[in-house]
Amino acid sequence: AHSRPWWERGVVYQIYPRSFQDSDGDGVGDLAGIAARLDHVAALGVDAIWLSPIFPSPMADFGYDVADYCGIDPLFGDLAAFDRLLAAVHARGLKLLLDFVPNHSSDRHSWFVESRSSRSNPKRDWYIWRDPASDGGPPNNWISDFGGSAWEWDDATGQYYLHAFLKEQPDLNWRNPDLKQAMLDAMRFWFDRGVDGFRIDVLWHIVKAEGLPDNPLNPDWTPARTERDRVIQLHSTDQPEAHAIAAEMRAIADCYGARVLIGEIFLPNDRHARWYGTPERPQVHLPFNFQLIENAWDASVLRSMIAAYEASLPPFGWPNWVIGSHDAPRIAARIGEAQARVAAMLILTLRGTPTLYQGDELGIGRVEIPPDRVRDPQHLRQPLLDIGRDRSRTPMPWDDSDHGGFSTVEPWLPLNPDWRTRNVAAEVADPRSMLALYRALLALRRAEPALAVGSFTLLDAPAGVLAYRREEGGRSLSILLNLTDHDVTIDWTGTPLLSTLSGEPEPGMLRANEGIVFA
Ligand code: TEU
Repeated sequence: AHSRPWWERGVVYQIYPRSFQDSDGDGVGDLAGIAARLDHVAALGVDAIWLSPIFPSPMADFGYDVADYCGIDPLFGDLAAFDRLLAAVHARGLKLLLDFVPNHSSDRHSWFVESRSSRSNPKRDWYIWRDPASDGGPPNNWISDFGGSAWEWDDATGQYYLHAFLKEQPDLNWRNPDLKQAMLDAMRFWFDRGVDGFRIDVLWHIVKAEGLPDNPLNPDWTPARTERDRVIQLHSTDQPEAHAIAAEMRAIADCYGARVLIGEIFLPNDRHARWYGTPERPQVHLPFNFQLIENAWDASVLRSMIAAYEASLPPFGWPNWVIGSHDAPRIAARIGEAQARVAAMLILTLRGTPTLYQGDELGIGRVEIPPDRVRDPQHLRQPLLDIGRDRSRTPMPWDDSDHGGFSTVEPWLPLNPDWRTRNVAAEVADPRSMLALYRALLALRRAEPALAVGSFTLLDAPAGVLAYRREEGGRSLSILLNLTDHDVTIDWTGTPLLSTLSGEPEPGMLRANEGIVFA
């Protein structure tokens, strides 16, 4: 078991750099701030940090609009600050993953400035330009993930360009060999600097079907759903050529040894599993699995989801689980704090690499952002849908000093309203806190190889309870999770190692909201 790669045994912790720690008093987090807070990450007990984008950016989508793939935005620091952070992370035996954004650049990237300057510019073909349809409208019916047509008219050269996200995020043309080499060189740039891998943004989007045919309409669409869902993204995503590029990225990563690629991919199981590639021609190590976020918090729903996901994996494919991100509502906001404790036990005892999101270890719940402080471009474009991403991007509360110790000035987004009591210092001091539970779970996972790498078997259980067994080297652990807020009678045996509740577990039952790991 010990010869397994670090990313199979390890736990990933996502840091949203704008909101972790401000070191220079501008209300926005930065790299020196992250370096100053590594004690928290190390004490938590995770193995790797993934940083959301830190590259030069006009911040139309807070860094997911990259203006230079090989630099650091001055808001966050510079390359020297990055090298210091990387060294500090490595000195603690942790890994550092960056966020690679290959589908689109910023419209201020010099490549796009050149591309839009004339139809004959050598970089014209680095982006996706098309003539209008015969009625003068967009070339096809594709819809931006953030609403509206995915095509933006450019008066200067009389063509439309494609953008799957904001118009400030023009899609790159990976069918152009020079663009492809330039992007793969950017990956090598960071590997050469020593980063341990990448989370790859919207990887399944990067190549579009030849001829850009209309997408089929989605028969299930209702106005309560996002505009993007009006069509099925059949021709704009998940193309065979994108898989081939993922394999090329993997070949580069493998040249460096022990580096990991995590692909952001939203697809049904069968198509999702293809992103592992084959043993001979592997693609990403971990295609991100968001199903804990996407499914109802219900024992029978989760049981079938977990079984179907496990069954869909290729024999060499290592599973993974995500419970929160800078895009998703906070887990404690969605299911309540008591169940968020059960969720913590679930994600840290399922088979597969867990990715945790900063602040969830404190149990931060729903944060209302006053309308005049909304910053998320997706929310600003679709304010009527309950999709505001700012609510999961609020600054880390470190202690009860001004601005939670995050900054010396008013932060770019407000803190969680209960920050004076829900902060790292307060939770370190409270053995019943969410943070204490996360630390205990991560320590248990480190002490028990069965939890990190053991086999996984679903067990039968009464309604409302999710139960499974993990086994490794003769050691067998059972996990029983009560996903309801009432007591459930269940005949458990064994030695309780850890409960989500304080006090002794009671024989013959699981208390309301109780999860227990048994030996
Ligand atoms: O997100 C991709 C993605 O699928 C989003 O559209 C997601 O569904 C939405 O934000 C949920 O509300 C990635 C990044 O994680 C996101 O922050 C970026 O805005 C997006 O790509 C574009 O780069």
